[in-house]
Amino acid sequence: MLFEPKRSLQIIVIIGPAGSGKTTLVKTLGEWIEKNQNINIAYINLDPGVEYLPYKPDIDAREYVTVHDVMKKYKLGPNGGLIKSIDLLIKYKDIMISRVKKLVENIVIVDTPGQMELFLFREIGPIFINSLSQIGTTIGVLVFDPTLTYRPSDVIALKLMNMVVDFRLGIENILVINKIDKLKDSKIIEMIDNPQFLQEYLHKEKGILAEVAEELAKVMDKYGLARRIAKISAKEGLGMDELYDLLHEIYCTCGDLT
Ligand SMILES: Nc1nc2c(ncn2[C@@H]2O[C@H](COP(=O)(O)OP(=O)(O)O)[C@@H](O)[C@H]2O)c(=O)[nH]1
Ligand SMILES: [Mg+2]
Repeated sequence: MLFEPKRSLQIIVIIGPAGSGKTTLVKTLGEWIEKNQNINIAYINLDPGVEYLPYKPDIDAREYVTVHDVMKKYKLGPNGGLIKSIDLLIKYKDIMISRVKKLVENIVIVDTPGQMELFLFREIGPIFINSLSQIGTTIGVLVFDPTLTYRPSDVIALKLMNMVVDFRLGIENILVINKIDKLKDSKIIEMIDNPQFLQEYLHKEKGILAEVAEELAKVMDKYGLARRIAKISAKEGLGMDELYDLLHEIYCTCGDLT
């Protein structure tokens, strides 16, 4: 055969601040897809610092680098150890990517380091995402914990963070509001979901920052940046259907399903 048929591989990269629920979501989403869509999932862990994983990774950064060993070897504390580990991991990118190519599963879920800023603002995130994008349709899932969001301008901060991830990683991202089982104030969800509702609330806030936030909300609305938001509970398995539908929609638009 002259041309090998292109494999239709979907790579879902779970990104988000420390403690937002990335690792929990990797497990819950993976199990949900396996059970409800009857598709086998491969798991990749890119967090060299994690002690316990609730899923079994097919490829694990800790096979190459662990924060524990790096701290000892370079005489670093947890923070420096994590940064050094993330940077060291880049050396193993090619070998890890060649293993991803050999996976037989058609959906791969990638867990990322606990601290989102390390994945985003050091080389590792863009380098891995770029390589993954060359072998499959790569979609980001940006996980947020809304229990720390109180004001309308917090909602803007959250959406801006979504844009930072878009710009930095250059892939489509779905914004996911996790821990809805803990959320007491439904106003926050309404503000996240409904641009007009958010505008009204922003209008009531005072000060220059509130004005900037209001203008930003208009820009986001204008360019359709207030899109693709799923509300889930990774812990209780809520909203997985909504998230899967969004993933599938993006996959069908930019993925190769022929
Ligand atoms: N209440 C609640 N807790 C959650 C949910 N998802 C994750 N958690 C908890 O949040 C903490 C951090 O989760 P983890 O998946 O390790 O976050 P990561 O640092 O982003 O990988 C753990 O104690 C989880 O049990 C959720 O949907 N609801
Ligand atoms: Mg984690």
